[in-house]
Amino acid sequence: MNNKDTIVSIATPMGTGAISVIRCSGDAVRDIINEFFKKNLSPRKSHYLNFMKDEQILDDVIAIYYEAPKSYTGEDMLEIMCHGGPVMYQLIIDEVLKVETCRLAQAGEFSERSFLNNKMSLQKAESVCALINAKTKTAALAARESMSGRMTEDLLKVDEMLLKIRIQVEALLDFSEEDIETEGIKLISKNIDSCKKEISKIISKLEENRLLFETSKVAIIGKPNSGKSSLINYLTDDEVSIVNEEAGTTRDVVSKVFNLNGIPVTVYDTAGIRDTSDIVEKKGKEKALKQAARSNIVLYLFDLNKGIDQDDKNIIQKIKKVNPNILLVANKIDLVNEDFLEASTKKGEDILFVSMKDKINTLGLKDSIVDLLKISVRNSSPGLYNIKNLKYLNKAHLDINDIECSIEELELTAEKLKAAQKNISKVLDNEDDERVLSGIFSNFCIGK
Ligand SMILES: Nc1nc2c(ncn2[C@@H]2O[C@H](COP(=O)(O)OP(=O)(O)OP(=O)(O)O)[C@@H](O)[C@H]2O)c(=O)[nH]1
Ligand SMILES: [Mg+2]
Repeated sequence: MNNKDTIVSIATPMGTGAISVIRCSGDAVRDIINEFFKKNLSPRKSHYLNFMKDEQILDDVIAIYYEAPKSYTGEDMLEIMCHGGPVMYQLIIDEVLKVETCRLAQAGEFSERSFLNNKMSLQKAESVCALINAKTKTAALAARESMSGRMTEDLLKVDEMLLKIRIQVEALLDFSEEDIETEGIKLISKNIDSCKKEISKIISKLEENRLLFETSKVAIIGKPNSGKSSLINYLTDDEVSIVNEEAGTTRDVVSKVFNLNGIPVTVYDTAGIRDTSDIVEKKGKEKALKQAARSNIVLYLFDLNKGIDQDDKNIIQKIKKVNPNILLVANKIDLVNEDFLEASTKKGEDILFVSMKDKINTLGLKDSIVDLLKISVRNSSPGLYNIKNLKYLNKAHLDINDIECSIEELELTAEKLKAAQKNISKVLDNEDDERVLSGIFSNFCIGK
């Protein structure tokens, strides 16, 4: 990406609409204004104007000029609101692109320039990206909250705490009286503990946000007739999959995105797994197992009335090799008598008991899915959001996690605290490597 270029793009969704907004950013903005409006525009005011191509009016538009540095990107910017519809905005963009140094913007390039010109922090950029891509109301609100800089405040608090503890350690290194030493060590240990807790809180908040900002994948696997399609229909509150008493009804992977307690989730219903010579069913079985590997978590469903048999155990073993995040769900508890159910629940195995038919414990199942998703996020490598933050926060946590605070270890403690503080300042810092940056900004939409 070349920052000397002036970037141009549509900022509203492509297609037909009442109006379309075209955005330009860079040094050539004034040339664009001169070329097509033939007059100067006072900054931050809306102007009703004709967009001229030579002597011909292409459209009557509203134009707003933002003078650098008071703009989203920090550069000269122009927003042109023309009549909606793909033909008009394309005509205007084509004309603007003829101006020297103008080119089409890449996804996220406006925000990237904003970041590079110190108009927003990396964390804010990530939050903007998360807000644009939010799939649920909870996700949008969480993104807005992180945009407000709440996390920066929390991080500054940790930074301050670390500094305070480092000063306490240094002071103690200069003292040799025993009473003072014992009290001092106590105080430092206590403060390190609260600091650890504070860092853990921020980490788990970021992990929670990942669940909100990235659509998780949940695969439903099991033998034929265990109730997998009934489960996807319940979760999505829709008839996405055919439910039938015949075993082998679902032969392909059927999926739908839905809102699970505020978390965006894609759930996959799959073909029942059994030994078969039917070619289509075989293919379905292969796809089901592939889906188990590709998903964040697997719900393994079985019919409690039939119990778990060797076939189930073999499938579970197979899945565990490719995906350890598996939740065993015993369905059809309405078909067994109370004594049997009680005995089954008392076996102490990690199994969730439900009835898709009578909707027993279905809310508990939703909660368990969320809990397992949280664990899967914790154990997976950082995804799209907070990549940098999680990396350095985890490092900072590690730095102080194993501190054994004692007089003998005081020098080492000082070093570890210093390292932790360095890692915290890296989170607060805007500097980062290009890979992380392009990873974030390329996930923005065009025009943002
Ligand atoms: N009694 C009872 N029947 C259930 C329950 N859940 C599902 N069923 C019935 O079990 C049968 C199979 O349900 P499906 O949801 O189609 O099962 P499936 O696992 O998708 O089956 P395949 O697609 O063949 O692999 C249907 O007749 C459902 O009505 C339950 O909790 N209790
Ligand atoms: Mg089915």
